[in-house]
Amino acid sequence: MTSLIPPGCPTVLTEDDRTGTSIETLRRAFMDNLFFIQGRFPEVATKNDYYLALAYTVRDRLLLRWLNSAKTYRDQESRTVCYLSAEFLLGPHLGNNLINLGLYEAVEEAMRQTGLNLKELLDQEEEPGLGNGGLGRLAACYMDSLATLEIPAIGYGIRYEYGIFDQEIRDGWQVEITDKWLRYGNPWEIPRPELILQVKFGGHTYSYTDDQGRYRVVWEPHQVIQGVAYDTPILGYKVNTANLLRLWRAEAVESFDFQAFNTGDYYGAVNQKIASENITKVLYPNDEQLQGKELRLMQQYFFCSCALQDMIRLYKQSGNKDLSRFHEKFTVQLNDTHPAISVAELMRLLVDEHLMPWEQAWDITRQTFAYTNHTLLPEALEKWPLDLFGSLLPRHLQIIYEINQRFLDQVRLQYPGDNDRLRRLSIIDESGCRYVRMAHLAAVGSHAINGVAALHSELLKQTVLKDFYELTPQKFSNKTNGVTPRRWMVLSNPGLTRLITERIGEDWVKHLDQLRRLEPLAEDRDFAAQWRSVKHENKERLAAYIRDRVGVTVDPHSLFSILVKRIHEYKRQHLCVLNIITLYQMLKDNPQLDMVPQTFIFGGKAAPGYYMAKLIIKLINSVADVINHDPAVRDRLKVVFLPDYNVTLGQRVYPAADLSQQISTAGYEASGTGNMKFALNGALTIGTLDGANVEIREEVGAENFFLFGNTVEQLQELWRNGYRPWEFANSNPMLKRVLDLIGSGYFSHGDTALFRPIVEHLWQNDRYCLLADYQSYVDCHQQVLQVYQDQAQWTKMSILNVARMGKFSSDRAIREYCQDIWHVEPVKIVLPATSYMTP
Ligand code: GL2
Repeated sequence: MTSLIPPGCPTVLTEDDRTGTSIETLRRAFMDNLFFIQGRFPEVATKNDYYLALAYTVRDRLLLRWLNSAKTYRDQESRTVCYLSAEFLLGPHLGNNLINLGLYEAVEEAMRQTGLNLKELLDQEEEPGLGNGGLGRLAACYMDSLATLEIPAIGYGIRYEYGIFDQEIRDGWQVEITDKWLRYGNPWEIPRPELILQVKFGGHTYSYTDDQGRYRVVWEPHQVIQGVAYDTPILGYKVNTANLLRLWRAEAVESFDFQAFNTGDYYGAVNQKIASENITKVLYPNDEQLQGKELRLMQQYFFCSCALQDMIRLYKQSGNKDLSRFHEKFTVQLNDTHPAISVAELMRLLVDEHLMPWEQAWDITRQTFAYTNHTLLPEALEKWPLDLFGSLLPRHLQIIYEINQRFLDQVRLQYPGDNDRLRRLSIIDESGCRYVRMAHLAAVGSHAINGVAALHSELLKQTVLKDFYELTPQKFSNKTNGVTPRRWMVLSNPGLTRLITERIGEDWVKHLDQLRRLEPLAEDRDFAAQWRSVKHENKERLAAYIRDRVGVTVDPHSLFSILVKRIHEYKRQHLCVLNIITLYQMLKDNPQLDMVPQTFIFGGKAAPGYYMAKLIIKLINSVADVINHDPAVRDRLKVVFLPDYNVTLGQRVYPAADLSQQISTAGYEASGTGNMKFALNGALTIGTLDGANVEIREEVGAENFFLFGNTVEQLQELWRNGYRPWEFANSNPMLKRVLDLIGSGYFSHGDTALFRPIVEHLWQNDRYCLLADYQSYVDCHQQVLQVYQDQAQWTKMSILNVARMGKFSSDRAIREYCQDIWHVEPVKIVLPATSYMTP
């Protein structure tokens, strides 16, 4: 391989210096960056200057790997995975990159020698919150695993100027604050102002027959917008692979409409620029709820078009002339339906712009795409009103009609006369107002379809994609989600990482199954004591954070019971509140009751337009206010709502949990990934048979999992017979008392109206079956308290949980995608013997 050394600079260096990783090299590079990039000398440098100088130092080390990866992929024409996702919830880069480079200790020492504290610098980083929750975070974990497994991959998405809002709590209510994550610059990205692609919107189409007799369609757009690439290297763990995350920013083709400008309409001239840039301004903060806004469809098409054009550019760069082997070079995963428009866009590019016959283009398209479904919630299934769709993407609508017609013709052959089936399968929903169904477009245009946990994949086949399953069962598979142990253990829980590594070596970080070797230690009293003390230190740190941030004192000896995730009725944060009020009533009834001291910790954002979710946050804070200040409780019960739950806060929270609350209504949480992060960090789970909880319980053993609640089948039965929540309330004195207490204004300064929407919904409708699961949950929680009193038993269960979590590494998930769907192999990256890095 030719090295990336400019002529005249071939210094042969020692291993550490060659890659710029000796402490002395790091220290000098850091000071250079402070001087030459930040333009500061130490006496006046701020913490942020130091953070940036360090970030640039680390980035240089990434670039060495990244450029070599890019060059290798290009030289070898490597088959590449493209992960298309509207969200990448990366979390802070610096710590993670230090871990993956294997440089954490060296940099810590280099900073110490400079009189700085690495932890303080890490705290300076503003996390890129380019996602809502689990779906966006999964994309980030998968990028980490792809690089770690040395799989050539590109993540394509949107560079939102404002990510998920920052949450403040005022008077118990959520207040949304704009997330200005780019305020101080972003040292991890490299803008590519010369890599610009054009994206069309609106207008009309016309057709003609060209001089070779071919039918051609031309799209005359109303508007053209530019996509500019911003690249972020994604490094694997202790390998030389650094993959590419390429996010697109929208800008105007011309900054000014000069004609308008010349006629004196200065504001009009600037308008177009502003309108164009709006496309990538802000992330829609709705998690699993369709908003149906035009701008959202523009975002989706914008980044998909940029991504596909970029792939074609790369494909042609490697010398290929026609696009007939496009699907051999690229395999594209659609992360939910947000990028589903790609199916029509690739067809348009192949047929209209590259003059490929329809049948061949369709073949390539279907071999290129695979689709992951992430939710069964009906309100999350994307569909676009036909008018809106057609006015924005007139050519794509034609293409979708054509795809649909050919598809339905085939269905007709298989099911003659079954018009109902045709109606159900059609990409166009004609049942009322007409819509384009994005899940159907994704399903028809893909060669593989998967759900994200075993139960979810089964339900997918029985519900939203039932007809597609009957048509093409061979396309369907399950790929249970996973999380990266690098961020969610090594970086966030150094204490436990050290303890585990001391006993079983460090192999488990890349081969999480190796944690099995901890099993015999579950009986080792010395090990158990160390295990407990790591957990206790983590809890002390979280307690200190809670004191600083929320002003509530919590006892690290109490049981930390944690529920952090987006706020949604199906996730049932309010079921946890019902149990807390139950415990509170028990203490009020019997002040001498010997109850395990408990701290309930909540965190999570509500979609700004989701009133019930916001009211649930207010309820949690109101209940916390009363309980935390009631002397009768004598500190045996504390309730805390941590504001602004995000990746950074997750890293503090998971390692400090004793009990993980995974209490969604069975059948609603597609997988969940927080459940995995908690268990991996030694928390025991109280949970329903929902999403990946089912598989976690299978792995860790039923005896090490606190199970409660109705199963999917039992709930189906309940609804079939007519679910009457009021019967559960009327026949359960404690439940009734708890509901009445909330309704009475006890937690709302006598205001009986405030929480009425919650209480009334539970009595009358209770879509998510809280009342049906209440008693089982309360009983199960009492079991938890009993086991917690036996610390030896609890610790043993905790160790066994961790030992058996190997399956839930995102490395396992990515290996499955590689084998079953992508058919892609690792490519080793070797760094050249000489380097730019001067000692
Ligand atoms: C979600 C699911 O709700 C969640 O259960 C799953 O773990 C993730 C990742 O597969 O996807 N679907 C979804 O739309 N969001 C999720 O978190 N936002």
